[in-house]
Amino acid sequence: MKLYHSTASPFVRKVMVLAYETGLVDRLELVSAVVSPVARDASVVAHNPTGHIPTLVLEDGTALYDSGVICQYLDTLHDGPPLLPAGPLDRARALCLQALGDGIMNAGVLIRFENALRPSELRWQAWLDGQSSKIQSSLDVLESDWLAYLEQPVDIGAITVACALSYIDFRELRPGWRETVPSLADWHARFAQRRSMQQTQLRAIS
Ligand SMILES: N[C@@H](CCC(=O)N[C@@H](CS)C(=O)NCC(=O)O)C(=O)O
Repeated sequence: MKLYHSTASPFVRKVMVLAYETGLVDRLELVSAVVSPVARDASVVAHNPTGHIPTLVLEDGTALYDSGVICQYLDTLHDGPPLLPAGPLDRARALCLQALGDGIMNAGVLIRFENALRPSELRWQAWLDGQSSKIQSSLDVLESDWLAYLEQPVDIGAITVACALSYIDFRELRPGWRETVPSLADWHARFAQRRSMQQTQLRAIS
């Protein structure tokens, strides 16, 4: 299977962490992609009209996206404990936590594109502040409502949140976030020691 990939993408990292956790990583052939809304990567668009990564192309040419769909598919290919729980409510809770993590990553990627791509005279500070506020309110809810859940065995929700928190650091989106959510920060520091996280560190594209 070919995974359109970048070491700077938190959504790609989510798929890679799941692949390490499930022992599937050797079945992925990584294909480098450099994507942005203003310089679309034709090799990705050929498989996924949104031009987003991650995009997974199966051996028969079937393309799968987005990260949540890819993770669901990969989770069917291994014999270990499922990272998407089977029970309806457990599954919905895991997917809800994934949505929270995805929300942080979406806001973070939009801030990144705004800062890195948009000409400075066109930047809209209130919009940037709004995205940053989404990140903080999500962090606050993770701290108040999800800590006990996060301490349970790893699942897709925990993986997504861990990748989202690492992306905040990687792009320096909210310096000092740890002081606002100390228990979440402690959980993240421990989760970040997992081999799956160590093997998938975010790196700027050179
Ligand atoms: N909902 C998508 C989001 C993926 C996404 O936003 N990926 C970014 C890179 S981190 C991207 O490909 N952006 C290119 C663009 O916006 O054109 C997912 O979960 O996979």
